[in-house]
Amino acid sequence: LETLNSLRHALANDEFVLHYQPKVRMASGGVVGAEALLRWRHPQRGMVPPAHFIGLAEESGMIIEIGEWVLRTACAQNVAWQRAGLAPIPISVNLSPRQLARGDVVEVVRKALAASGLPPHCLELEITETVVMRDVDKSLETLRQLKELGVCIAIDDFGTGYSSLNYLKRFPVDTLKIDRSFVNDIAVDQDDAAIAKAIISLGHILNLKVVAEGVENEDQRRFLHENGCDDVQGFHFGRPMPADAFAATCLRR
Ligand code: G
Ligand code: G
Ligand code: NA
Ligand code: MN
Repeated sequence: LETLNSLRHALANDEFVLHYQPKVRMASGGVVGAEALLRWRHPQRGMVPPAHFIGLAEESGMIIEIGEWVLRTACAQNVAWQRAGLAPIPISVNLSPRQLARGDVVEVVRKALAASGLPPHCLELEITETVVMRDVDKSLETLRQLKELGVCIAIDDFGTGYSSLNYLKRFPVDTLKIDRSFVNDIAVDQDDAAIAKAIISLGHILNLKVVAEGVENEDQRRFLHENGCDDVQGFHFGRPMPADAFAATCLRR
């Protein structure tokens, strides 16, 4: 098991890296976004998956510093791609519950944008519905302020938490991401298929873009296409990959 000290050491020694997973427009098949995903490149143990350390980072509060590093790095990477003449796409960053609950989250995002020079509409923040529901009024205010900065907001893992229709109507979000637990059996399980269809309809009624995550095969892709899902993400289109591989295989000149 990881220790807090090893996390501090990893941050100080530049052992964290971001990998980027393509988000693909269903209609065109083109790459229209990248989700930044944290990886820990341990000098002895190789790649440590986030599942092994995000929990500890969250509990200990280290996620605040790590999360700021993720935001700064993702924004700077996107600017570097754009300056290199690659087609501009928005970059998505996961905000942890703890980060969103902090009073300074708006300031942290504003600073990451300012330091990198990234246009705000080129940044999307992914938040989970569970964290939003914990303190609805406070979350509403924070999301409003983030929207005022000009960034986009996506609800991640949609369908796994409360999925309150009331908050969806009230909250200034742009995108719903269908959790991959529903996508997994979408082509074979009638319940999952019905849930995915309902989420797509709901999202569209509320003028939200709907993205499916965890798409791993052609049957799943076809189902989502036939049912009007806007964008897709998953191993079928591309795994999370280092920045240079992403630029080489996913970005047009
Ligand atoms: O990339 P992978 O599927 O292994 O990620 C596992 C979990 O870690 C996912 O729930 C993902 O959201 C989370 N995660 C990955 N990168 C980040 C990050 O930069 N910040 C936060 N808060 N969570 C992340
Ligand atoms: O919780 P979140 O939605 O942020 O999780 C993102 C994680 O999902 C990433 O760490 C990524 O590695 C993983 N992931 C992305 N595409 C797929 C996929 O097609 N199948 C599976 N099993 N995991 C995926
Ligand atoms: Na995510
Ligand atoms: Mn998710």
